[in-house]
Amino acid sequence: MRLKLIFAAAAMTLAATQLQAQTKWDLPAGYPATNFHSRNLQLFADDVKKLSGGKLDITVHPGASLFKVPEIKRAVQTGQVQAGELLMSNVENEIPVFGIDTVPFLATSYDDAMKLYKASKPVIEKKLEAQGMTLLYTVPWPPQGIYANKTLNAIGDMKGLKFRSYNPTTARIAELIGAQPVTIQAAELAQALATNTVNSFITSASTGRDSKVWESLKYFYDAQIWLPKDMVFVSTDAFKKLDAATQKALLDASAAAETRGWDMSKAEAEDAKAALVKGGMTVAAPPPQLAADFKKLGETLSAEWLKKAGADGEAAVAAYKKM
Ligand code: PCA
Repeated sequence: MRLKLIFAAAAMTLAATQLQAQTKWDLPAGYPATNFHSRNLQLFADDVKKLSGGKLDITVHPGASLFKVPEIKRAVQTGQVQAGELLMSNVENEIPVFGIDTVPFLATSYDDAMKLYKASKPVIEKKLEAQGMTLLYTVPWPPQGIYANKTLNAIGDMKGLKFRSYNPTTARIAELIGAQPVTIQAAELAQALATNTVNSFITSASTGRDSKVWESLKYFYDAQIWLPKDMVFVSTDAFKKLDAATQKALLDASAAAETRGWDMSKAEAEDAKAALVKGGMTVAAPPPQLAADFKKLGETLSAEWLKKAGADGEAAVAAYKKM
């Protein structure tokens, strides 16, 4: 009897120590569990668990199941969750310099996107830190092209289309081209297509594939307008509560996730386009007039962004151009 009690007490102490030693975090994310960003996040969470010897356990919530994309930053900022994934440019209205990767045609290849990231990383980190958050890593979406329910030869053909936006710049494009703007997050895009709420938008082949876009639209113009990034970040308070070894585990897993994520994105750019073709879509370069019109639109948008982003934006672009 006595021995049994001692065993029970010992078991309880052990359980209590394990409980104390394990930190559990929630990480809301915006895109389908099958998307490469979400798969990379899960691999990241697995690495963190392994490298921290089980001390930090991050639950990834993909598909906007915990918070919608535009709510994720606030959720981390207010301590409702410890970490999150967010499309950087989604919060451009609040922090204009976060829109640097949706300035049209500023960086249209993976190499240039990486340079742009390196040039803007210090200011991105600074802005996040000022709000009590720490950047862990970023991963770009594949180059953005134009989807439509009909052939497009010039930008004028887009007038009146029901144009889906996912950030301030895409909303502004809807306005400038005389389309009907509809704000829809990726998680609701398939349904918006099925109900004919939208019939045109700018996004990657990846999100097109996730939404089975070929069931509604037939054209994808691979205009390579920009490569917008998702960023993964953490509440600085939550980070500081970790012991040094666990902090290192988190940062090492972040660095690995960044390298892996950029590689996954490159592979996805090709795979997803092939999937659109397989779905029966016409995938083509934009016809010359459409391309020229978008270049011109891009100049307007660049000027607008530079004005908004001020000295921070100018400095980051200047650093990028020197690379
Ligand atoms: N997919 C996301 C953001 C950019 C992309 O390629 C979306 O369409 O919402």
